[in-house]
Amino acid sequence: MKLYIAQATCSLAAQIVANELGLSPELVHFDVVGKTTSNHDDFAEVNPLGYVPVLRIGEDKHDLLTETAVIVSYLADQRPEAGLIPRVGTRERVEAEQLLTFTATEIAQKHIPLMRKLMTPEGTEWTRNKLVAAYAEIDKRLSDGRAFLMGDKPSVVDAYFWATMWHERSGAQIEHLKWVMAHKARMEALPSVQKALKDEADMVARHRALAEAA
Ligand SMILES: N[C@@H](CCC(=O)N[C@@H](CS)C(=O)NCC(=O)O)C(=O)O
Repeated sequence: MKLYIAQATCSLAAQIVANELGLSPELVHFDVVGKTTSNHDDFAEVNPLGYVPVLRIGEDKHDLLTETAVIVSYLADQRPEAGLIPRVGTRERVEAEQLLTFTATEIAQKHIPLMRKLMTPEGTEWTRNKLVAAYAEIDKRLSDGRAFLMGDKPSVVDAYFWATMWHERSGAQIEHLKWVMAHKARMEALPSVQKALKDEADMVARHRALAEAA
């Protein structure tokens, strides 16, 4: 397997899940600004829409998965015994999918135009308010004292939710949400998260060094 990642993006979710499962996909760094990859793959062929994560699961041209929610679910389903995602057909699975979709649409994709400073002042205010409301919902969920979003153990949902905590870059004021902030700290203490951050930093540095040497 080959996992295309970019710096400080939602691809960290896929790395965390792979780490939790003990899987070691080959990591390829995509520079979203320069559009180059660390292994010289043409990213326009990998994903014509130009975004990560992308997971290559085979050699055929169709063996490329996109969409973070799908990639983390696919990975977790490879090792169901690890308990990173509930089994298909259960009420818990639907709940996990609901939270993954919520993270994709109400959180990740709301942050992006703010981070890129693409919005009018009215659009900025509306989107920031939407984000704060979405985080408040998650805060409410965590307020029963559960350690992670699906219960006592980390799941794909935690990985994705944590990987899109871009509030500092998008200006969404959520620091008062104490359950969300405690969850963030708990995630950052996990070895799978620390390894993901280190592997990403190493890949970025290697890619930069290659670009400078060229
Ligand atoms: N629909 C995709 C969107 C992924 C996405 O927005 N990726 C960002 C990083 S988090 C990216 O690669 N952006 C680069 C670009 O769009 O140019 C998903 O849910 O995975």
